[in-house]
Amino acid sequence: MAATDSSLIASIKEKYVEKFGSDHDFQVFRSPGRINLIGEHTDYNNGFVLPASVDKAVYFAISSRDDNQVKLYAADLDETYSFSLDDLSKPESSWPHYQLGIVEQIQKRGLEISGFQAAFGGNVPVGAGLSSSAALECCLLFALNDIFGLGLGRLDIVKMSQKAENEYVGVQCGIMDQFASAFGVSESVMRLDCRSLDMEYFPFPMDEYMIVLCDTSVKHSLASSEYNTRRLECEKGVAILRKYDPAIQSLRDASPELVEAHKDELGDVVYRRCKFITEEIQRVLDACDLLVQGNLPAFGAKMYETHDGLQHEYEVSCPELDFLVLKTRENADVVGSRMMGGGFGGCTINLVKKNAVDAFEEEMILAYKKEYDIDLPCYRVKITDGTGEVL
Ligand code: GAF
Repeated sequence: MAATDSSLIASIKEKYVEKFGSDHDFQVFRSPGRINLIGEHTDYNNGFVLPASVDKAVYFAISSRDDNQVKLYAADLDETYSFSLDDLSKPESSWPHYQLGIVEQIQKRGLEISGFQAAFGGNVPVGAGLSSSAALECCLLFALNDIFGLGLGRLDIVKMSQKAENEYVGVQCGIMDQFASAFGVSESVMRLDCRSLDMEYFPFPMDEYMIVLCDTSVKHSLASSEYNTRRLECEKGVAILRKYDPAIQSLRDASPELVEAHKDELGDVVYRRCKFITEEIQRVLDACDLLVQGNLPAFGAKMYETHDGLQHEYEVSCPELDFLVLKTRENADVVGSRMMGGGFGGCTINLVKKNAVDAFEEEMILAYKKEYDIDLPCYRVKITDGTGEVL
């Protein structure tokens, strides 16, 4: 599919008609991928994150059916999958898991839908850490909510999409990705308190700087097992720290000082995990203050601190990500760079002076090719609104 919104929309409409005919009305819905400026692995520790939804999105062209059949066409893969609402068993092919997971959540809530048919596709790079899966889940649930009048609010859509991922897909993700996709606001980042789910939007000044993602194009197999291990390590830390302060329910409630005071008892690995998380939660709050002051260079310095912590203390980076971040440190036109998302591959996020973006990309592409013999995709992203119907 081509890359602009209007061509993507035209293309998905065309695919729908090709597959399902033109004799009934259908609607089109859009759900974006997300970036995260700062606050990594803090969501499942009940801390703060600072994501935004971007101009890379998933589109569904969809209509209801009179029977209980679901017919899906994945336009980017040119594959179809059909199932009955009475049988949500897991197919070997993994892409329908997201849609099946959403239908399962609808049924678990006791909500009624009939069958539906949909063509979907888009330009969120898969496996690059932009949460194409959250976009898929939110888009379908938003669409079904609209078509069948399920009466769900955006927060229900976020929570049910996360549950679909946890329970059907089997990934123990936090709530950030679905939140960002559903609640994004153009040109703003959102500071989300992952405990209370309160959010505050901050305008992100894009006059001088541009957000550029550099896609390592690798996804190391450790990603999901290590993600779950990190969650357990954080829980271990909480269990130890709670002995000293019973009010500690998650690392959100602990301070870096408390972690330091119990370093020996936590043991090397758990200590480093807790140190990173408690510092990272504070970093999000500090970064928001810097944003309000319009101090992007100091904000960018925080991004580098985050990367250092993710690399050495939380240990979720990989050589390719470290290489790309290190490379930017020589470049005065880059004020901030770090790995983004769960880790072990995917993208780095970079804050680059606008007039230097061409040269930046050229330099990164050359260096990455030389080091890894991989063509480095670079994405210049704009912050857009979250999930909605395309009218
Ligand atoms: C993945 C998860 F899905 C998020 O919930 C979050 O934990 C992120 O990794 C790390 O910040 O994207």
